[in-house]
Amino acid sequence: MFQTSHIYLNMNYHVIHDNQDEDLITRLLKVRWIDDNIDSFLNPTFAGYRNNPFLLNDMEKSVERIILAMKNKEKIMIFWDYDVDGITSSYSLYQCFKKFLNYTNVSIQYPDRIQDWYGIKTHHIDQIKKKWVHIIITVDNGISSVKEAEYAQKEGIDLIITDHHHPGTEIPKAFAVINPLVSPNYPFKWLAGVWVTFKLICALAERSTLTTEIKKKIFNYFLPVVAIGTVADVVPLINENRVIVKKWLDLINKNHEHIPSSLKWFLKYLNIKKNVDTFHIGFVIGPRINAGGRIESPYDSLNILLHSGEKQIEYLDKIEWINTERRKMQEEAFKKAESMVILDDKMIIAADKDFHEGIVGIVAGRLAEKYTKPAAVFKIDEIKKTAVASLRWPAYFNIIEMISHSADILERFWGHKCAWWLAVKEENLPILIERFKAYCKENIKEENMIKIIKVDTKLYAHEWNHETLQHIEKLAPFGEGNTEPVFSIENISIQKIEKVGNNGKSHLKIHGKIGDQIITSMFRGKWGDSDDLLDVKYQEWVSLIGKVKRDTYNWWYFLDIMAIQ
Ligand SMILES: [Mn+2]
Repeated sequence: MFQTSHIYLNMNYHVIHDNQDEDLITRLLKVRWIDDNIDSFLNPTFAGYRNNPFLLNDMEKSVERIILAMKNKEKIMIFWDYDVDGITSSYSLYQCFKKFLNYTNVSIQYPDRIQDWYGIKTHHIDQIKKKWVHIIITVDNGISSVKEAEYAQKEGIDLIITDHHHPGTEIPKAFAVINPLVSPNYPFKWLAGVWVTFKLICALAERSTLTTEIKKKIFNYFLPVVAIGTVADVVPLINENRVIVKKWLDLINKNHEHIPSSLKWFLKYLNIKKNVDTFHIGFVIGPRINAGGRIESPYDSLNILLHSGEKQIEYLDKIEWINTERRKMQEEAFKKAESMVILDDKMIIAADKDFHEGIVGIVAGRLAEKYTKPAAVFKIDEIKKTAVASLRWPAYFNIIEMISHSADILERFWGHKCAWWLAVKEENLPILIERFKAYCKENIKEENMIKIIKVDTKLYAHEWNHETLQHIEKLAPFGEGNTEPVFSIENISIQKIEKVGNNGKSHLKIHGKIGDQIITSMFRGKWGDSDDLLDVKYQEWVSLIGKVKRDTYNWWYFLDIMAIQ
């Protein structure tokens, strides 16, 4: 999403919008469908984008109930999910109770990835009830817990669901359901789970007796954590999502003082100091918070946020180790899964007992991207005689349709815009695989599988200057729904190719000439096909496709190459 590690030679590209009469920024805004409110997009403010939390259905009711619970000293339990969005959500709500509302009768529980797969189950409610809990607040999960909501009701527990996942055909009959997708009055639908949780926090603060100053402090305090969850959950980085991420990045790059000290130390530990952008959240901070829940316990990740000092260093070291393990496991699993790929099939399927539940999704994602085909990676559990798969797919494919066709033999399936999971009895696995392959054979056309790079717009020789290029940054932060612009520069003649860097992991610096302009471009990934690259030398005229970056030391611009044609 943010970075490419492969360079493609002779790969097709498609220019989305080109008009030489418009300036660069206008063209880029058009690609993003922004034709009015241009100024509020380029200079977003909270005043322009922050929606009233009470526009969410059931918010008023939930806040009243929570305030009553605090008066009565009732036990509150936060039930969370084990990914970054879930961890940042639960952390924020828990800390808000303890630190700002001075309420300590609150605890956190999470589901077990392997035992429970996902979300709250009736057995959790039984356990929770034994602890004399009267209120459960789910964060980043719960919208699909129809049966469980009914059960909680019956058991006399008030279940407040806060979630952002798509509801199924039935909305749970819980005490309250806070979800922008079931709130017709709420104008923006794509909040991350942590933003929904944060809306509850803002609403609680609003109705509390806290001073305006403290309310402001609460907002600034949790803002970075909400930004992290938002980027890591890959929700569209537009509107309310974009403004919170942008604000935080602006603040952190100016030495923001009000953030949780645990987060300050976490960033220091990761050596993240300045020029922080969504890349750091998506590829440095996010994977580490995720690693706990993937491989070991999500409490390890939560503890990073809850502690500071010596204790935190312990957890940080542990997470660093877990994350390294995760990477190793992922590499091994990827190699093994790739060795199972049958090139003639239109769907990639790999199943093995050694795959870990926590990483099958990443492996499926890489396979789907590499082969431009839907991919399912199954972990076979020999004891439970089941197989659990994570599925990823290219944009052209309708995954829900394919899975629904096999609903009769599935134990369970669940998912969202970017990922689906399913569970099947081992005895049904061969039939399922046959059906999936048959479905893909029938529904995927050869031309679907051709890789095409989407280029925002062409970049012209006269635009290669600071005056013009500096405006690209104004579109940031980049992520899902507002991707970093990709440009094509056509008819460049290659002047020189040099290897820079060391350890044989050299980057390639390519100097190209267009008109009177010399354009420097770099290839910064792993170079797998160096023989192919040498061919480029002999190609006099090429098109370069890539992103415009700035060298952080000398501030010169270069094109970060994704493809050469
Ligand atoms: Mn989420």
